[in-house]
Amino acid sequence: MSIIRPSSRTLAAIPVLLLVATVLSGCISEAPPPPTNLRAIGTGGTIYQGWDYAGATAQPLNGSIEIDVDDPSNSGLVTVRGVWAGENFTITLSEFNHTADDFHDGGVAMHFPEHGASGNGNTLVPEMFLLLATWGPATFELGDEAFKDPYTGLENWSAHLMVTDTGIRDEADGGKVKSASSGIYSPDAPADAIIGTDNEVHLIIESTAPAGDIPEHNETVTGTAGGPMSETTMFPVPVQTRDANIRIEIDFGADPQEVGPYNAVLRDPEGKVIARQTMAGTQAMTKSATIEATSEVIGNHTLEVSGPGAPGEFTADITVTHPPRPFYWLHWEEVTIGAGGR
Ligand SMILES: [Cu+2]
Repeated sequence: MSIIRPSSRTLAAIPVLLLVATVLSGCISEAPPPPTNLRAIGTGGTIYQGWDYAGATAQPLNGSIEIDVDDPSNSGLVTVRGVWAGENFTITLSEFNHTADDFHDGGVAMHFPEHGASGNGNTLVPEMFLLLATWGPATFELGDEAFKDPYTGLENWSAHLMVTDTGIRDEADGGKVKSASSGIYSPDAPADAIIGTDNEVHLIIESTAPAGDIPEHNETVTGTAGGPMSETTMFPVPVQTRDANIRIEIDFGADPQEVGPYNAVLRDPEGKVIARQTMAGTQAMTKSATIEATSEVIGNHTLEVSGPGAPGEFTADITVTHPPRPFYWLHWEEVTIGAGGR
């Protein structure tokens, strides 16, 4: 039985054939796989508050966003520098670790559809194809200080970045997010969104507190203060966020026996006096006062009512209003996408 050997000439041709095959396969195959990291820069920028589809809250940022993020390692850096309300600010994202859903892909995901009817994420914005998305914490400096979340008192914020080639805001028309049927986008009709073909960068910076505003707290309390026993009445005033507004109306009425003076003092949970009022008057006068304060400390504050004079009965109407849950939507229309490599 003879062994058929390839001739030396045939052997020599094999590398050439392989090379030709490689070149041909390169010609007929799909485009190369998308990059696994992304660099981008946005300049100018606008800040919106809340899900502002109509663009009613638009404020110029006069700033830039620099993005350099890697998908496989869920790492990188996103920096925003600009001017907001007359002050310089810096927002920094350097951790990408939110993994609640599979599509979050460890905190950095690339080249996928999100929002609208995509099945990924909510319908609070129209469906976009995302070149890059990140989820994780952010820090926010305003002026020279950390801009703490007024809802939590913490320096950490929650950040979601989206770089898209299917823009949803019309900056030429007041920054509107538009819908074909009703003009302005509605999360109830995500399929009606008008989608562009431009690059946009969206950065959502919001409180780490659960969604939803905190309702106003109203309470009327009664007590007695003053007299021979120097009676002092104390009430807790619940404050659930930094920057909550506290308003207390205290009224001793016009009882001729209740001359006063009476003192009302409001202390924060650390015991620091943040407001003080004295109530006094002639016998027939109503002795009342309004205390108004904003506190930076979360927790039970204390209203203390006392007086060295005759005992008196009072009512105090306590109202605590909390600011809206902070939610900022930063947007860039002038976007340069980098080469995608490092
Ligand atoms: Cu998103």
